[in-house]
Order: sequence, then C-alpha cells, then structure tokens
Amino acid sequence: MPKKAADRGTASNGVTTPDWPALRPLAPTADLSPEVLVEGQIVVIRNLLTSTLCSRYVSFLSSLSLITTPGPKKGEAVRVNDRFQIQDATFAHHLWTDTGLHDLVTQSAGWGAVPCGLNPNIRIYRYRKGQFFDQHYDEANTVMAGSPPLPARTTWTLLIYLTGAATGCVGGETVFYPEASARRAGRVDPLAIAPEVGMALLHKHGEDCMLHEGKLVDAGEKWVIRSDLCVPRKTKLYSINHVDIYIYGSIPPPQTTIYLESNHIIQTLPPSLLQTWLAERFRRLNTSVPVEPSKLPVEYATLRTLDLSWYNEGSERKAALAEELRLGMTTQGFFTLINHGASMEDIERQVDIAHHIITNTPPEEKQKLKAPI
Ligand SMILES: O=C(O)CCC(=O)C(=O)O
Repeated sequence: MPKKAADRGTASNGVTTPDWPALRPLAPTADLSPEVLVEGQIVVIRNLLTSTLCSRYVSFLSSLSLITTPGPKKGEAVRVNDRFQIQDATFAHHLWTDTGLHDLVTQSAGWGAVPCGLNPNIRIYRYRKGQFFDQHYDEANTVMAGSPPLPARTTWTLLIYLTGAATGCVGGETVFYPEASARRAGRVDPLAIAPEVGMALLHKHGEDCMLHEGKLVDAGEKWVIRSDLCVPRKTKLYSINHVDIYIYGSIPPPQTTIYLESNHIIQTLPPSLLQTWLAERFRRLNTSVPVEPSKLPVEYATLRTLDLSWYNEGSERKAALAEELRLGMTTQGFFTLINHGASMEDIERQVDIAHHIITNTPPEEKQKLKAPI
C-alpha cells in the first residue's frame, strides 16, 4: 500500500533560524502565471524564482546542516535525501508575499478556498545521485498560518525547484499517478514533471492527494524548497433558515479580512466592519432553559386545544375555532395550538427571543410597561 509522507521533526528540535538571503532579484509578477496541468490537482508557476536567486539559495542552503533521512518509520514512505526543516513564519510570509505567490494564487480560482499563507514548516530537500522519495500521499495538517497567524489547514503542497536540467540535474522528476477513477476516465499515463530552475509546483493534498513520488536523481543535484498552501479553518457560526454561515478566522477580535460563506456566497468583510455586521445579523440569544415541572400539589387546569387547520376548513369550522380561542382566553388564559405548521426550531428560537428580551430588560423598563391589572 502506498505510504504517507513523514512529517516529523520541527523547529522544536532546536535548529537556529537561518539568515535567509533576500528574495531578490525576481521577475515582475505580471510576467508570471499559474499553468494548470491537471484541473483542480496540479498547477505550476514557471520562473517564480529567477535563476540568479536560485543559485544564490543553493549556495546558501549548502551551508546549512542538512540531515540525511533516517530510515522510514512503519507506514512511512521511503525517502532518501538530505533535509533541513524549520518552523519559520517570517520566511513563509516572505516566500508568500515577496515572490508574488500570494497575488498569483489569490487572483486565480480553483484552490478550494482563499489561501491565507504558507505553512511555516519550511523544508529544504537536497537529492544527490541515487536519492529519491518513494511513492506516497501528502497529508493535510492543522497549523497556524498567515499574517497575523490564523488556525488553518494545509491544502496544497508547494515545491519550488531551485535546480533542474539547466544546472545539470538529471532525473528527479516529480511523478503523479492517476487514480483508478481517472484511469477509467481516460487519463492513463503518469504525469512526470521535470525539476526546472525557479519553477513552483503546487499539488492538492490531503484526501484528494494524487499518489506521487520524487524519482531517483541520476546526476547532479535536485534542490527543493517545500511548504504548503494554507486556508483558514472555518467555524460554523450560525445556522438560520437552513443556511449555514461559516466564518474563516477567529472572533473576537477580528484580526484580518474575514470570509463568510453562506451557501455559495462568500462575503469579504474588512475587520473594521465585522463586529457591527455580526451584531446586526447574528445577535446571540440567551437560550431559554425550560423550568422543571413543579413538585408542589397544585391544581391543574386542562387547557383547550385549538386546531389551526380548522381555519381553512370552511366558515363553520373557522367560527368554531374562533369560539375555542375566545373560551381559552376568557377561562384559563392559555391554550394549546396544534397543526400550526411552525417547526420546533422556529418555536425554540421565538421562545429564546422572548426569554432574551425578558432577561435583558431592566426592571425600571418593565415597570413602565406594567399592565393595570
Ligand atoms: O521532491 C519531489 O519531487 C517530491 C517531494 C514530495 O513528494 C513531498 O515533499 O511530499
């Protein structure tokens, strides 16, 4: 069975944050564009990093202490390469914004939800001759991502190749294998993507991850910067009239632009408007908790039952219903309604609204409304 990729050992391993070289020079973002290789699955952005920048990075990264993979744990894919790993939210932020990745990704659709940044878990891979990453799937993880950081989920793997054929790297293709369903739909051949200097490869991971591998390098070196696209985790905020409202991000306090999803509508709110917007639409109610039935020996009255369906059953029934209502109001003062068509959810909400008003109105306000009885 294909394995999942190992994702252990983070900055808590005591590694010092590298003094990353500035991400310059770069090509103007307007000259770059995402190229979809497999719809909803694989996208590349050529020349995201310039060759000058890539070679500067390779020299710099070569000075870091890379660790050759220890043997895989049970259930993990075989990965034989040299690796450096660090939790670095600042570098992740620079990689996301300075390179234009943020603009390129957020201006195009198809990422599932609007990404908020990159996984601060930065991994550097170096594959030398004979090294490879066996077939596996990448798992989605829960992380803090974006600036300011929000609880988020990783959704797409990001690989930025720093070397390729132009630098003497032979082999090392990242190969994707169509699943049985795709093969049935006629996509038979695996898709091999050769490392190309400065090219970013994004592929969907988690439940939709395609089986893939990093092929054996035959000559030269393959260098990769690895991170992931992250989308803020969404929390169901409210459900009203069968419409679910989700909020991405955290409240309170609003820290960033918030995306609200109501069925298919996504609304973007600047933080300054969020509190008012929420207060207007989703006033939180004090939930009414029904009181326990009394254990005291009280006299019970049998309430009249009013069947509202009578209202539509001719004038005679309608008049009878009116008479029942009159009797209910002039005797016990209460009655039971049946066949009213209101759902239990609606009834509970109305009870909560009444309870909310009663419990939140100050006594002096109530006094003003006291009935003269
Ligand atoms: O290096 C590659 O080509 C593949 C890397 C990979 O599959 C991973 O990081 O999960």
